[in-house]
Amino acid sequence: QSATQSATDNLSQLQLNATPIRHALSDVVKEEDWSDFKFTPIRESTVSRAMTSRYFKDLDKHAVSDVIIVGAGSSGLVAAYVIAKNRPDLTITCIEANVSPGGGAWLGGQLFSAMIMRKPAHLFLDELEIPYEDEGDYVVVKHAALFTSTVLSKVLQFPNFKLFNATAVEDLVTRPADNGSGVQVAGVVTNWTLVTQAHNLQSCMDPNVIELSGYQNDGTRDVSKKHGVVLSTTGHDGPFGAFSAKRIVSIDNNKKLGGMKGLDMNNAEAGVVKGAGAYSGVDHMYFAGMEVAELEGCNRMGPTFGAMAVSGIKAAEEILRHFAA
Ligand code: AHZ
Repeated sequence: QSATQSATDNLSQLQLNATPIRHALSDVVKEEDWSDFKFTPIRESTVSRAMTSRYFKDLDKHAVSDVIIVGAGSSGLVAAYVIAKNRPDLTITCIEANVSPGGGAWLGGQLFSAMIMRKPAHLFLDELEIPYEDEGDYVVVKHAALFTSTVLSKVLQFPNFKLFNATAVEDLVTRPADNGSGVQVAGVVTNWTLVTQAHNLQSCMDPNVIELSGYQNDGTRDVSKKHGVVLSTTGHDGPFGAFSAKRIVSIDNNKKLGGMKGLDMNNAEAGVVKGAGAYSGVDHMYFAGMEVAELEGCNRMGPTFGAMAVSGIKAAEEILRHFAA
């Protein structure tokens, strides 16, 4: 080592000692000596029980839900935020097929980071205090992951909201409508996503069910209670996308699948917002986000996310009105 190098090392050592590093563990790690560092003790079974007891308690609580949101992409998460914030008394369940919630909203478009939102969707960013650059007619969040992680961090803190990820909705539960004609959705059929993907490898792997609220123990309608709702936000067609839109055409004989049309930002964003909300062919069924484009045959908008936020808000407001009426 050269004399100059050791002089530099000594100097940096001196500066470090002169300015003690402050960190969250300062009371535990004294004078930066990590050699005696220990975690508090634990048994492996304790870890297992800490996770599984909570998960099964949540499954038990959410077996009957007021609001079931299928898909935790940008539109579903925005809707979840609005509903959970306004109605802490409702049991809200979100089923997400992927391990990671957020859908496509971890990137803006292609593999680019920035997320574009056309005004007035920026007002939702203001509500969540998500910073953006104001470009006049539109705003830019510097990374889509900043939007998604912020919405997720808010939604997951609501005590009445539970996200079951790595779980796929495989079917809808339906019953005759209250008014005697037509059909109403009464819950969702779920399975671990890996099981859903492996059905062709096993003779039978039956699913689980989450039921909507509003029924008595014998399965008949409890008319003194509001009927729960399903909000589907599963995005456009793909291995899991457009799930309820595709299923609904078999349930509602009058419906033909619209099929998402080519990209036209101006028409698409307005079209998705207009089409979001209650689906008239099946009672208690709601849609938001890109799934609306598949259901109703709107254009796609590509990498602008304003309609995801606003359609989520619109569907959420309709659901809030349903529970308030
Ligand atoms: O994993 C899916 C994703 O996270 C999930 N999902 C789909 N089918 C499911 C099922 N059970 C459970 N059967 C399911 N989960 O739904 C989520 C959909 O998220 P997304 O980001 O695809 O949809 P979005 O409508 O919220 O946002 C779409 C964003 C797009 S696509 C687009 C274009 O192609 O032009 N432009 C925008 C802004």
